[in-house]
Amino acid sequence: MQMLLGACLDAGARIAHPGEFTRRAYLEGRLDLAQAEAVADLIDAASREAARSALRSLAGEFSTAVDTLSAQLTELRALTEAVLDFPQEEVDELHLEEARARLARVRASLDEVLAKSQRGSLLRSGIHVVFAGRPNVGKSSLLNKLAGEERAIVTPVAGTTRDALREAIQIDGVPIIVVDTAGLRESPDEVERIGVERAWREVARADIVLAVLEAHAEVGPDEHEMLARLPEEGVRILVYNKVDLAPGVPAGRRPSASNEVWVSAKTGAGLEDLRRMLLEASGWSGDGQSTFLARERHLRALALARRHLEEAALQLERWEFFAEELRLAHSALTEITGAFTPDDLLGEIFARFCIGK
Ligand SMILES: Nc1nc2c(ncn2[C@@H]2O[C@H](COP(=O)(O)OP(=O)(O)OP(=O)(O)O)[C@@H](O)[C@H]2O)c(=O)[nH]1
Ligand SMILES: [Mg+2]
Repeated sequence: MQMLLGACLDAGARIAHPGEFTRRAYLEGRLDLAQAEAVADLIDAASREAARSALRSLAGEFSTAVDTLSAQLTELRALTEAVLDFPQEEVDELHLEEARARLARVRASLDEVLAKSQRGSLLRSGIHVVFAGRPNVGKSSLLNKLAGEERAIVTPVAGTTRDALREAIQIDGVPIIVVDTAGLRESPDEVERIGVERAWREVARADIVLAVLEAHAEVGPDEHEMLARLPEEGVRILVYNKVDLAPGVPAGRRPSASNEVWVSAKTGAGLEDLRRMLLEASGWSGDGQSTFLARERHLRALALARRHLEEAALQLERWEFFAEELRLAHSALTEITGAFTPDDLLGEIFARFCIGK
């Protein structure tokens, strides 16, 4: 192969640049920029759902959503420009009302696209799920169960886990990173103390915290103190483990308690419910329709557009300012599909492709 390649190169051929073919398709107008990026995302997809989501973007679903937003904005801008063009006429209540109504609609649509994109971006990085709890409640056992292998050391000794241990798993094709941490308690042991500090750091950056308690034991002051220290924001699920030791307590979730579940790492009871809750808490509805595999670049552009629309809402009666905010929001959106994208950004995007794609 090397010799053949060498002969071709000697005869005047050259090696393709990374992403060159996709770039050409983009420059020829066959794909928009978001679709071109979806080619790379499909190649890199690490899970079934990420691949599906990338395929939908490649088919243009994300671009269509952005274009629809863009079209709504264009109409609103046309209305605004008309008002600006005829300043001598009194701007009547009617215009104002219409602008207000249209702006509200664009903002609602944008929020929806942004929410879908934020959910989808979790598919790229994996949803961070962190086990937290007092020593010996069974955090490591639960991680092993979810991972399907004996990854973490489990012993009856309180304070077994010291370091944070992360495991990439998939639930229904959705990538999830589960993190086991040291049991939370005051300890004279320096190694354990560092472990506990790390555990709190992991908790702080979690998308979902699984606060593990014991089903057969009282929730005492130590547990309450731990629960009170968990961050307010983010999702929290209370997991009552060792339900096998609590006679008469059924495993699984209760209709009355949406963020609590009773499980046993030993028997596996209730774990299916826990898996479902993780998917739900991550916003994964299961049909995959509710997400866009957005990139950081897209999220930033959407968030920027959103800020300008917020600002526009405050400027509603000062038409020049209103028009300017709309223009800025619009240009943020068009960067996503690449209608107006600076060359250096294109270079950066296509450089990350593999050669020959
Ligand atoms: N009966 C029963 N025992 C369990 C269950 N889950 C864990 N255990 C036992 O509880 C003990 C502690 O389990 P670990 O998984 O090491 O607990 P941990 O929370 O990781 O503990 P630290 O790492 O010390 O914070 C072990 O002896 C496990 O076998 C369960 O569901 N039922
Ligand atoms: Mg442990």
